[in-house]
Amino acid sequence: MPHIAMRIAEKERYITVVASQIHREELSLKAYRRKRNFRKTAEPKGEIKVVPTEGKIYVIQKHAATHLHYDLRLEMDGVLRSWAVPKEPPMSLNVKRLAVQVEDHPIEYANFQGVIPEGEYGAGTVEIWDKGTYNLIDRKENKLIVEINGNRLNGAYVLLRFKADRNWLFFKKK
Ligand SMILES: [Mn+2]
Repeated sequence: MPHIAMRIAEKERYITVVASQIHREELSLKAYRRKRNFRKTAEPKGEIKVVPTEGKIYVIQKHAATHLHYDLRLEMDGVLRSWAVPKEPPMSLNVKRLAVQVEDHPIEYANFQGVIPEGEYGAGTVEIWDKGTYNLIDRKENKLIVEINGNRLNGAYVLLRFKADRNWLFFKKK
């Protein structure tokens, strides 16, 4: 490879690496903390790293913010990996929902219900819509298969990521 082409390829690789680091940072617990003023909101700051439980935490919080949505959270790697689902989560087969990955939330957030004050990030009412545990069946970079044991959601579910994006599809597995 000519020297100049190699440098361009290196630079592009560097840009890709930096971009993916920025992406990870935007989805991290750090981003969660940065967005919130804990003197004003009752949401947890996140001190607990891992909760010893049978199975992993699964929770969906109905969040009446500017736009009503449902926050799906799964305990993974010591945090609650989180997705905002703009419509009611799928309770039956053949319903596919968009799930937009948002920043990781602390483990304690699974118990949070209440009102985030006006003017604060995510202002509005949060209520637990469904809660239980889940078992990881398969985990790949762009695909998660989980067995959800909740009250409203039950059974095997798939989260499928659109290529290199925050957007996932969330649906019940046949
Ligand atoms: Mn939310």
